[in-house]
Amino acid sequence: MLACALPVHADETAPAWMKVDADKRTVRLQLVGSADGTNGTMNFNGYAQGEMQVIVPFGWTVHVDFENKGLAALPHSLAIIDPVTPLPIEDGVPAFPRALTVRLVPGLLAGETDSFEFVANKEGRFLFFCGVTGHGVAGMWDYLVVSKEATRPSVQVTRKGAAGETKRLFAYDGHAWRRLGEREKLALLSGFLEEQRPTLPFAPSVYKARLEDFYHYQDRLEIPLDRALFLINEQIGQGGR
Ligand SMILES: [Cu+2]
Repeated sequence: MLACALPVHADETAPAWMKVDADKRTVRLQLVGSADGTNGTMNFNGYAQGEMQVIVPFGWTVHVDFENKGLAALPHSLAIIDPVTPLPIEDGVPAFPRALTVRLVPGLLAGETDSFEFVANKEGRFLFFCGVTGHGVAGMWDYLVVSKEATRPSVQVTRKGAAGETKRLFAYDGHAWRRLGEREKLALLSGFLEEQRPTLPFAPSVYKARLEDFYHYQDRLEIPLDRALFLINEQIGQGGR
């Protein structure tokens, strides 16, 4: 299934959601939280985990219009933060003054919008980051690059696809799982199970309940989430616990 590793979306060098005013050295970005089902709906414009990279020339003004489309009814927010390791569980310190939406931690509800503007006066790599508890660590982030070499704003996207989704669950273990909220857990599982059908045939709620049991034991906390799911699947298949 090599095709899965290839980008499925066309290159978005100049997407409709980006408006450039070269005279005013201003770029307007329309960023939609939860635009589709990617990454269990925890995405910006359908991209998560750094799949989208927006490049802006140094010194330009960046205007961001954010909307939470609200699929899966999760709240979302947006801040531009430094690419810190580990990522914050929630909140986040804006890398530029006022480069964040209101209610960063509780998030904006479905259909709500907010805007902000800042001057990209620092060179480097930054993150579009959702500050709602657990979302950033679940992959709700993309890249903003401020570059002195760039002459125009542009966008690069890559699709991690199914292989990427699996790799992302690899990155989770019981510790990370426990930090997620109830709805985040379900959203994450739904996205993954969608891709793994029919191998993992049961409902997200079934796997979620089993995972809570599974990670109840300290000695299992280091086991990656995807492996835990397949173990649980075998247990269900055998009718055992
Ligand atoms: Cu979010």
